[in-house]
Amino acid sequence: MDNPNRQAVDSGIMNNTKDEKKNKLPIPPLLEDKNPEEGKAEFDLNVQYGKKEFIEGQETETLGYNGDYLGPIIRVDKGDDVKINVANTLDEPTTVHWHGLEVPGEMDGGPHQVVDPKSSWQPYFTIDQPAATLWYHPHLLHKTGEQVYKGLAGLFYIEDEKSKELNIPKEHGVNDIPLVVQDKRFTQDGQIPYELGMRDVMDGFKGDTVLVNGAIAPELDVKSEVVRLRLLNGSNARAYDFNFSDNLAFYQIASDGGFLENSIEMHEVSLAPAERAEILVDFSDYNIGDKVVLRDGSYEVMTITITEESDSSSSIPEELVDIVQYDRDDVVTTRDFVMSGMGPMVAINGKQMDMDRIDEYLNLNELEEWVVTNESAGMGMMSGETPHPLHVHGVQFQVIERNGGEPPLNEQGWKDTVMVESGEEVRLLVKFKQKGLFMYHCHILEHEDAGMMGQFLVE
Ligand SMILES: [Cu+2]
Repeated sequence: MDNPNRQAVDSGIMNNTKDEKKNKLPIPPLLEDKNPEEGKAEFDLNVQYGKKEFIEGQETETLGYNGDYLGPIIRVDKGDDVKINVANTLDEPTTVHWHGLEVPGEMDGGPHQVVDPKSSWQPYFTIDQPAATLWYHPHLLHKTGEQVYKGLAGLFYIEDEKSKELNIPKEHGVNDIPLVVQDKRFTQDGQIPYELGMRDVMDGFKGDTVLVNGAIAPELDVKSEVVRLRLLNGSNARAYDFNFSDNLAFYQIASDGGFLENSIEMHEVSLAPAERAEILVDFSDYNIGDKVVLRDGSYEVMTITITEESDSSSSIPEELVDIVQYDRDDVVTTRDFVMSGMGPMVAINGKQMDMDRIDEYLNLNELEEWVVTNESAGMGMMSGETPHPLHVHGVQFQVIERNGGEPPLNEQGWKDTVMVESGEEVRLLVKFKQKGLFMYHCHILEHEDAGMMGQFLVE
């Protein structure tokens, strides 16, 4: 600190020696935009088989986009006309769903947009929603759980004037860090077979080892400055309670569909499968060599080491964006969504997914109130609780009530997935701006695959 130059040299040497030994956090690359024209973007996405060394000396059979495991980050600007060339090189069908994107039904990548083996699909759409951290993953009927588990998932960033103007970290992989958190169950020989036992059918497939960007207990080096972490719960069924060692405070700045109105000071953020949170962590008071651990409860997920002094003076902005709140008086239609049943019997409104049945008919641009309840508890025969995170395609909604009260502050922003615990009632205001056929479903992927999904048509 008294000699910044020497400090930088010293830590540089430290990095080099340490890098050989340690398990550095992999940073998914930004996918190359093939169309340099302003207002346009084009990407190639190949769905492929892979082999990945999660555990030293063991080669695991995986799936990936443009690589062995997970996928690159697709980054677009609001207003862009986007074209994506999806090539399925697998021997099995897949789909690519843009989770959180507001695009027409036929571009959504749900179970109807099957990409056959050795075939391609060219979805195109215009980005018409605020800056957000979204993601993409397969959505094949009855096969979503397996394909996501094997590695098919990637992040999708939208940037806009606001995200560029806000005084927040923006350097990809340096102080703007993507974190795809998943859990795996490795066999003795390092494989990740997707074989469901009774327990997995009931509660969803949960692993005993947590991975970040495909690495087990990785290490991230940062400067002593504010760092932005973009957290995605990319697990099939596990929910996380993220916190830091020393009960370090952090600030949530974005929920699923974009920035919150104000940054919220927190000590723990819970994420159900498919939920995202962008958080800012201030490391400016730390010394070189200090370590902070990102944890799930008390489980150590990732170690962050402060390795360098920062020359930037970053701060945590208090005010972020203005969110126009929907007015409940404008609600035209109210609908109930009752989630019930257990294991293979999980259902919504007493029904299981049928590709040939449309469950709900909606009008474009009409405000609706959705009353979502979880009645999976109280069956008497099992004492276990069954949470169901509900995801709605083609829209970002607003949570207005949780169990009759105001939702927590970090749920008072745009959401596309909402956790509904056993016995809970959550009320949402939703307005669809895109036409077509869309899905609503539980994002515990084993529940979704068992049929806990329905379809609605927006016209
Ligand atoms: Cu569920």
